Amino acid sequence: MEKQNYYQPEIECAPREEIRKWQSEGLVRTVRHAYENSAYYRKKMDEHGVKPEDIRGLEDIHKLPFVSKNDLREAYPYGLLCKPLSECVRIQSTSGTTGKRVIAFYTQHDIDAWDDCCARAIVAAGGTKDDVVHVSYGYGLFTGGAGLNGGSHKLGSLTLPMSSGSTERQIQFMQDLGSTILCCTPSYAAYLGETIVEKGLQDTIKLKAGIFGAEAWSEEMRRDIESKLRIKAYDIYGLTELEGPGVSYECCEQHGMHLCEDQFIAEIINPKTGEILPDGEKGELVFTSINKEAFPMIRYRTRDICVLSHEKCSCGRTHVRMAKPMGRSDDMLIIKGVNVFPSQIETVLIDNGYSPNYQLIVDRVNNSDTLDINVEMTHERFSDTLGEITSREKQLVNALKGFLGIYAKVHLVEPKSIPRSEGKAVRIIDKRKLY
Ligand code: DLL
Repeated sequence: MEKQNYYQPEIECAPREEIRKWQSEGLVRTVRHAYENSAYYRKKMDEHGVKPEDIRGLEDIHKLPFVSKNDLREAYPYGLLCKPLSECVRIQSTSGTTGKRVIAFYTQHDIDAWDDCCARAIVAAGGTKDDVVHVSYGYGLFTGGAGLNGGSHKLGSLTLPMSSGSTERQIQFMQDLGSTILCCTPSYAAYLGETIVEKGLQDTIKLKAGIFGAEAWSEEMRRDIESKLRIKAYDIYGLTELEGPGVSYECCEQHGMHLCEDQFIAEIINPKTGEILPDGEKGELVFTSINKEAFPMIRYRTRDICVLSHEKCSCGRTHVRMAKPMGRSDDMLIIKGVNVFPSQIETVLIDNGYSPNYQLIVDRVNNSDTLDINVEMTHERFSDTLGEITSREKQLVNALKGFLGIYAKVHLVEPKSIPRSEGKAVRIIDKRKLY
């Protein structure tokens, strides 16, 4: 086994009893804080018949109601905020789009804790203050850039805030500044790797590790990236509602991602019944924050399907490990790192005068996601000339780009040509086989 370093060994390798104690105390504190400072949380708990004094420790967590993405939409923007805005220093937002965005607020304390989580992930991937950390996650509202940037700073590494895109420039900086750790989505890492190999530049790049997440990626993709970039590729998981990247991360063992249990309590539930499932059983991941000030999350349903393991890890860390997410319990797709709900596409189609008969075909070509949308024309439009149809397709492509922020290829097809279903319509064909 390679030598393993830790960023905060007293936390990362703490005895389980101590972790349980932090979680019990943190839960009690967080529930009271949310109840006292957010009318939304207070109403939700009152309706569920639970008061802060009913929560005396971890064993009482099951008494609390779940929070869903719908609650976040309903409470948008300030309903779940538990600190005055004057104490908040930042907002970030999900990679989703108009109407579905989730806004998360942070105090300086929250940012510091988030940076620590990301610093742990960098150290777990072999990073030290002597590394050059090349951050090609998007900056701006998305948490990827800000999170890894913060972690790298805190560790004291030289941080290159590259953001995504401009591949030529990325490679130039990698060469000129000797980047050693790359942080970006796995799709972009694969694309960078491909470009570097095509240009015959492998020998000019000093990368040794990569920290990739924000979307599902397979073991095959990991091997592909590792061989093209000549690195060890590590997975990192997170979501805006909790902080962003760094909720969990892989260690050198790469056998699941260690969850920052000093910050979050993780549960696995049956998505249909809400029942808590034991270790090793597959279900939906639910998180409760225990150290957040501005935007605490209590039993937040991630919709990510996953498995937890408390088995001892030989890296020495004691925090529970989660497997790579194995799917979602809702219909959200992540395309090129952007969260997309089919209902959003439907809205655009209907707003533009089309029927809701459509099919989404998602694929991954040369390690990059593609989205094709077959949309039925109405009878009157079907008699249009080819030129008119092409221009309608373009119009729809632009409308979708404006609303979703991603490019989708639109194919207007004959009326009644999309198969009808007697049960739920099969609207999504995901050929990527990610899970
Ligand atoms: O994607 C935060 C992030 C940034 C994570 C950079 C890792 C690296 P959201 O935009 O809120 O936040 O999307 C969260 O993305 O519920 C999962 O479905 C998915 N996801 C995140 N990381 C992984 C991963 C960021 N490593 C949603 N594997 C989550 C699979 C992931 N899915």
